[in-house]
Amino acid sequence: MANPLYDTLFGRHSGNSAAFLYLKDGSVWTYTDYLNRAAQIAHVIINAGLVPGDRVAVQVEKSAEALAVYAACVQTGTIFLPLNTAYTPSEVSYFFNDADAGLIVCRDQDLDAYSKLEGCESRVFETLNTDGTGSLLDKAASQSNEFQAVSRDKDDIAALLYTSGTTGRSKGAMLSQDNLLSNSQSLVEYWQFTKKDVLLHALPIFHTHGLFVASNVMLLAGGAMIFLPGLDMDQMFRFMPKATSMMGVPTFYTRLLGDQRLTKDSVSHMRLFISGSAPLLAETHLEFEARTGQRILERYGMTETNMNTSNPYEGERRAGTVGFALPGVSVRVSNPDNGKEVTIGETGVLEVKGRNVFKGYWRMPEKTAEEFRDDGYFITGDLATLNDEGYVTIVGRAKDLIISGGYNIYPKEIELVLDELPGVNESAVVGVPHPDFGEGVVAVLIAKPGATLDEKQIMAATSEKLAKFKQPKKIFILDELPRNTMGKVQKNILRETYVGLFK
Ligand code: MLC
Ligand code: AMP
Repeated sequence: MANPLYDTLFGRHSGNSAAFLYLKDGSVWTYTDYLNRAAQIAHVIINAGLVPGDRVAVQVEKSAEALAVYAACVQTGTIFLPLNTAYTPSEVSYFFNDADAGLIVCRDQDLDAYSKLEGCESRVFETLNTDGTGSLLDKAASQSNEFQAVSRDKDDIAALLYTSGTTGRSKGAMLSQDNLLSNSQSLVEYWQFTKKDVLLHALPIFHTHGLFVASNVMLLAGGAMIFLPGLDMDQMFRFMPKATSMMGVPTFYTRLLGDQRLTKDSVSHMRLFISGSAPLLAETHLEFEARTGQRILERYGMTETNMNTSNPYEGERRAGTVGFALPGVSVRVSNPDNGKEVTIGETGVLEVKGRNVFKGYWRMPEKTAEEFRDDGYFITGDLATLNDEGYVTIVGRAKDLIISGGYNIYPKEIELVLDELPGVNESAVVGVPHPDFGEGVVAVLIAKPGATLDEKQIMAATSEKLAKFKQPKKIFILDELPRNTMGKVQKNILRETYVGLFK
């Protein structure tokens, strides 16, 4: 009976009494504590009637227990479906139903509303709160801390991660055991992680970065993580002396730079700083080096593919680039219109192929087919150049996407919400430079003839439907949208108009 992902990341730590998670209250979970708790939760999942392949949707705050739910899913062969804690009931209801979740783990505060959501009335719910209370652990407490991992094939789906799309409808990216395993193996080696490493972990664990990059890498390396609930600078500097490494989105680095406590001395013991999920400005890279003597290692990936490229550990970490294709990953740059490979240095759409690339979108075979070339390359939608040394530079996006503080926001999704509001004739949403989040969301609205739009009311209305991070930071009400001769909204003009808004 084999379960490659469980055996390699989790099961091999059986009996390991080394520290795995350092928590902010000073408590420590060993690998054994972690595996015991995961096994107990695995029993609860099976007792709820789930069978391998069923989906477990999880929307809870970051905690050691929450990470144990991930292990329990792998152990039971169920599909882990983590959800951003900022999502509103109307957002999660789509995920619960689209994935047909067999079990939903949520916070007590949401239970009442979620169990009344359309299509969710007869779903099974358990709760898990930040302080470890809730029905999930109440039930787990009486279970055995041993659980025989269910047999799985390397191509079986281990996780379903939803990503929004240019149509506004989210798609569930199906990630197999081998997608996750092969990528963590590459990364441990490429970044030279060992059991001596302690990773300062302040990222959320419902996305690829904090979950599969950070946590899988540390599980495989056998190291430890300082597991912080969020990005709080006092805690970052309090725990930094214990860490050897850190992973963050670019906002982590701009906020560290904005803090006087960031000095050469405060990070001189650190082995590695890694950045990803959004473009790291070359100026941030250079300023960080000037201040600390540390060169940030930037890498590039996405939900559908895990990590594709990385700057080297030993060689030159080149500011403004995302480095080389990782071992086992093939990259090429193609003309977006005809798929023909462009010449070195020319801009095109980046395509990737390898064991890291996902198995397709959940129950969307046509959408999946659209995103792959006939020879199996996945079309990322990122515009890039490749130089003759093999360095990849991301220069833009072919997809209409905003990345704010490392979170993807699809303008279409926001425009659909805005267009439905009373008095709104049409809308356009763009991202413009933001000093903290990289890009900030700006919405431009056009009123229906005779209607008057109120900015405050619009903001309030969007908050019911959209997670906070997606809501426009600023709204403008105009008489008309700039359009080209074909009638298409010229978002580039809006971006130029508001370029200095947040500076
Ligand atoms: C919070 N807010 C955001 C925001 N995060 N607004 C826009 N974009 C964001 N990312 C809102 C808050 O609700 C709040 O609203 C206000 O902005 C200020 O909040 P804050 O307290 O300053 O935010 P904070 O909690 O500190 O969070 C910022 C952050 C966080 C950058 C630490 O967003 C974060 O952890 N981002 C990481 C995302 C991530 O893991 N991405 C990986 C995706 S995987 P108000 O109005 O109440 O003040 C992927 C693949 C890959 O992309 O390659 O890795
Ligand atoms: P997600 O769908 O949340 O996984 O986001 C993936 C997207 O984040 C990619 O398609 C890129 O547009 C972007 N991204 C990730 N890492 C980087 C990086 N280092 N530089 C530029 N963009 C990045």
